[in-house]
Amino acid sequence: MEYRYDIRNIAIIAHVDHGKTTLVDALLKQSKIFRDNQTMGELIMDSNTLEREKGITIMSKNTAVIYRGVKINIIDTPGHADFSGEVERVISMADGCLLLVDSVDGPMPQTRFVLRHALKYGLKPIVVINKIDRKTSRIKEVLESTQDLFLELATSPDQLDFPVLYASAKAGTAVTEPGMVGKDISPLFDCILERVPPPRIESGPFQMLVSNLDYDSHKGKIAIGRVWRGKVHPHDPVVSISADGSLSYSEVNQVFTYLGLKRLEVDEADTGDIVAITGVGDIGVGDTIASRESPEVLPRIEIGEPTVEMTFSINTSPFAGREGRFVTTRQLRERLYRELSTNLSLRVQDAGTSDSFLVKGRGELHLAILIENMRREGYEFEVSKPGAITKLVNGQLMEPMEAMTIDTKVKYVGVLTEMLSKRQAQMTNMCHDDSGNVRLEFRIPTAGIIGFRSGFLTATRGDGIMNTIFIGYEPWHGAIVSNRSGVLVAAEEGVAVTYGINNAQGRGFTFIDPGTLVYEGMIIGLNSRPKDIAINVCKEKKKTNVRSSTADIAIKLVPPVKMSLEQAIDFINGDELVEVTPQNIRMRKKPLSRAQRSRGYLAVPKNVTA
Ligand SMILES: Nc1nc2c(ncn2[C@@H]2O[C@H](COP(=O)(O)OP(=O)(O)OP(=O)(O)O)[C@@H](O)[C@H]2O)c(=O)[nH]1
Ligand SMILES: [Mg+2]
Repeated sequence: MEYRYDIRNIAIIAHVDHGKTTLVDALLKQSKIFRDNQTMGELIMDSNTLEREKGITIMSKNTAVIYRGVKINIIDTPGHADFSGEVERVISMADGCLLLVDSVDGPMPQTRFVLRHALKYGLKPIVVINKIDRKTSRIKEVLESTQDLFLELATSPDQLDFPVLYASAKAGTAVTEPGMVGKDISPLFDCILERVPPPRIESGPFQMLVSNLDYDSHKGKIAIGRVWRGKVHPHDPVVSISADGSLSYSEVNQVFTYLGLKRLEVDEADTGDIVAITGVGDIGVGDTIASRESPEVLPRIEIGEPTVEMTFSINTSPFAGREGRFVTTRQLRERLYRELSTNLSLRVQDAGTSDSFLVKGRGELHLAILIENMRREGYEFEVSKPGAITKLVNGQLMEPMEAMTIDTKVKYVGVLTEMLSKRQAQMTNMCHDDSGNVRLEFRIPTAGIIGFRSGFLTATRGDGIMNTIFIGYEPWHGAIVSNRSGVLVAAEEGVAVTYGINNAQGRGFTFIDPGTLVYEGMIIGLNSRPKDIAINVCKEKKKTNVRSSTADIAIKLVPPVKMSLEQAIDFINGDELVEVTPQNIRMRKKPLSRAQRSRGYLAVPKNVTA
């Protein structure tokens, strides 16, 4: 057997925020592929605008560095469970992985998910206990629980023989023994060269699996993936094999390999390397590109099922068409179906009506990112409350379940367990430390998580972190009734004024500033009572001739509660919608007029989570 000793392919995997992208920064900076005077910034791989804004990785991405003459192809992956599909998509490109574990948090639910996945694909793991600079780090315990995790997940004894390094990705240092003082990241580089197997050379006709697609306005679609067999050159005639087995013939235009943040155009790329090629037009992630002489398909990428669904429809509010560039059903359909070629864990189908679509994803955030991207591209549409995807198995209704981990203060345990028990959650574990911190673990139906996030943040006053991960289907636990209060609804169309909003504030919280355009049925606040009430926020104070010494004192409004897109999606009930445009995120009742609302029109989705 021959190997390419000049290459290593590694994926960096971990739970969210354990420091993957920061570690890639350190690997890039210290591999000296940048000139000394070049400033690089932080979290360089989180290059997408939403990633930078949110400080999380959303898409898996490739880079490469050279260390001691060996090219290390690095794949940075997201750690948030909603983007698990991104890990599944790219993991097969690698021969080894760096499993990062935060030295305070220890292994978390997503650590288990990504490790199980990496082991399934036979990746050689290197454990990196990260953030050892943190004052509260518990290196010994974290290492023990990581070893336990391996014992549980390993499928062969050799998977238990993994090296462990201790790192501060932020400081750019790694050491081989705890307690050693680190000076740079080279121990990790050395470990990668030593322990990650080099790719095996498979000679024969060219064959690659497409793990990612990019788009360039000049070059067109760019297919990215690992070459599994043979070599590829510019102008090679190739065939791509899609999910349904159909073949499409084309010619490679350019071939690139990775170095740092750049792609280098090359005359030849060989087996084992990760390449980007242009010219292969009609292609999706998961497809095989092969030489025409031997068009054999590679195993398709396995992607987990979506668990949450929402309806996307054209905007039907009275303000429809005013703010978006793309507003028609045709445009909405085209955009949603286009997303499928890269967003592998997403599903789209035409819903019951001609102008709405059922979009299924791996969680609320997965769908919210799609919505936010579309809104920024100029789309205008409306979305429903998300629902868990139930299914019938042998005549029994089954629903998705999640493991939920909450890290917070002991003083919030009472209120959280009460809120969660109403949502059919069962506590499975609780552990304290000496400083008033607690970790709670629950099993909870996905339906119980929907609409919980905002209540969670309020209940813990922002001092809580919640993580959830899909664990499988179980028989339906029963309806989860929303205990949100009623909403304050605008009574008529117009411009909201201070006086009107002040009236509304007598009833509860408001969401809008004076000067906001509103329409009848638009949600402008949260009532302090269970029922919805309509309020005329456009109403001016009556002018009188009588002078009063107090009447003209300026009204001081409480600042409005401004909701983000994710918060709005989490907030609405089954008979409400979020209206999304490039400029605004509005919430509304489905029935807009008072007459319709009072008729008790109620559109409860089939999962009965309203
Ligand atoms: N103290 C300390 N903080 C770190 C270290 N490494 C990363 N961080 C911080 O942890 C946070 C998350 O880091 P990221 O690199 O974005 O984590 P990630 O694993 O890429 O996160 P996702 O891609 O969203 O899953 C950032 O605020 C980093 O500055 C470290 O070694 N020590
Ligand atoms: Mg990241």
